[in-house]
Amino acid sequence: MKLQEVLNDLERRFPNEPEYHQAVEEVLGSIEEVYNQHPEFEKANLIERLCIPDRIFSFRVTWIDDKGNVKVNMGYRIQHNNAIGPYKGGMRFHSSVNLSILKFLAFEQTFKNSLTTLPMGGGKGGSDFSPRGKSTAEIMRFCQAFILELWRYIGPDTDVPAGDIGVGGREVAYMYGMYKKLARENTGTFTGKGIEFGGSLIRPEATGYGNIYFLLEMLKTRNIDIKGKICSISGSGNVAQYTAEKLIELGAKVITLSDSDGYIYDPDGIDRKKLDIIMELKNLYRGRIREYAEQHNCKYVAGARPWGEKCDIALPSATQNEIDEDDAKTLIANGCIAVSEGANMPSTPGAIGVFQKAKILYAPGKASNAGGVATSGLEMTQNSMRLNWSREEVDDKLKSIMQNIHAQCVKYGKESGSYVNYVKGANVAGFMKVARAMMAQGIV
Ligand code: NDP
Ligand code: 2IT
Repeated sequence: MKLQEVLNDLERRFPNEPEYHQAVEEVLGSIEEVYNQHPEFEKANLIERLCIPDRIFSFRVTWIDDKGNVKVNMGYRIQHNNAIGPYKGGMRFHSSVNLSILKFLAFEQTFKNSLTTLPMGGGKGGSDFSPRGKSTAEIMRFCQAFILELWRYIGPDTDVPAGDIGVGGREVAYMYGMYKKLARENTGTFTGKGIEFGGSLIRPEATGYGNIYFLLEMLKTRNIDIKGKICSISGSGNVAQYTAEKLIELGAKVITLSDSDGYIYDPDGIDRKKLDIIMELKNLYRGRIREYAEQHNCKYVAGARPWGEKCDIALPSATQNEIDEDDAKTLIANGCIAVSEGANMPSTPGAIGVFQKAKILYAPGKASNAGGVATSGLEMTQNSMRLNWSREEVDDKLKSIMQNIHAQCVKYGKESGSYVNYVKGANVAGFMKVARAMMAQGIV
């Protein structure tokens, strides 16, 4: 089938899955040229096989809240593609979770994992359970009930989950604890584990740090120094926090952070001390970013995203489609020179068009946020060896993986002049490796 036919067909067979269609359309739009150079791909119906997940598990999760009410949520795991390694990807717990969102994430993960150079296939899972406002005991019971259903279908050589929105170290630990009990094996079927039981140093920091390592590579192509640059970050969770940490360390000025209720704006810059307070508020007390603004006399804008504040560099690190075309135009009008995505698919297609037309440095999440899953891959390696690497060792490997991903994007994304289309570069490089692996393994 031709690429456009595949897309039309997916839209017909899987209606009401706009995020999934959006992610597929972006990749297929980038790979047309290389696809046409390989007629054997069409013969093998490679694209349809690559777009439709290998399998999807969906199940009911029943748990009991602190008041004794019996609660029901949906649980899912999407095993998208394992051509280059075991299925690998995070779990998202958020009230908005549905099949469209998880299918887009699992599809994206396949190409991202391919770019990391490590042997990992693509997967994603999660639940429409919202951890917001739940007690620790409720979170534990939910995680246990979730794994009671899922444990049979995951394993260190088949499918290795990790965190994503609403799933951090606490949730991974509860899920892993239950998994071990049921599966009677202890070889690391999750990543993002605690350091005492097989976790890797730097994994918590890896997505944010990795995004900045990627950004540094992009800036290098235009001889731009990060020092003193005004940076706007969205989100205030795992990715946003460590993006801010690395930027502060490098002498950049972080002026915004946000959550789903609004954003804070600090023109003096969020320094190390302020970030410590925010981390404590978010990770220990699970509070709202508004509370920081109230207690520390800082501007808070309710119900809005931070893209209207003037910045040099934007680092969207909350969720999908959080920068629309108008936001993108505002960023450009305000002099923004680079956008490096910490979140998955945070820019709408309209926004991407604006960035590319303005020829600013623009990195899609599957390249720039790949440091998280890459370090998950390093955690898997350490678990297999039953050894732990030092902070420096993991950080060095993360750095060189991000540099390598940048080099792949440049190789496959260079266009006329010296402009690098990082979307094309990431999609073509990620796709070609998976395609070659699938072709070699026959029709399975
Ligand atoms: P967290 O749950 O730690 O933090 C998520 C942050 O984004 C919170 O501040 C949250 O606010 C905000 N947010 C979530 N949903 C929405 C929404 N619908 N609208 C506005 N704000 C929202 O998640 P992570 O930091 O781990 O993930 C952030 C992004 O990074 C996601 O897109 C994820 O897929 C991606 N990512 C994560 C990786 C990882 O290793 N964790 C790796 C690669 C990508 P609130 O508290 O109000 O919900
Ligand atoms: O989107 C992502 O890459 C993640 N949430 C991390 C996945 C992982 O397996 O570490």
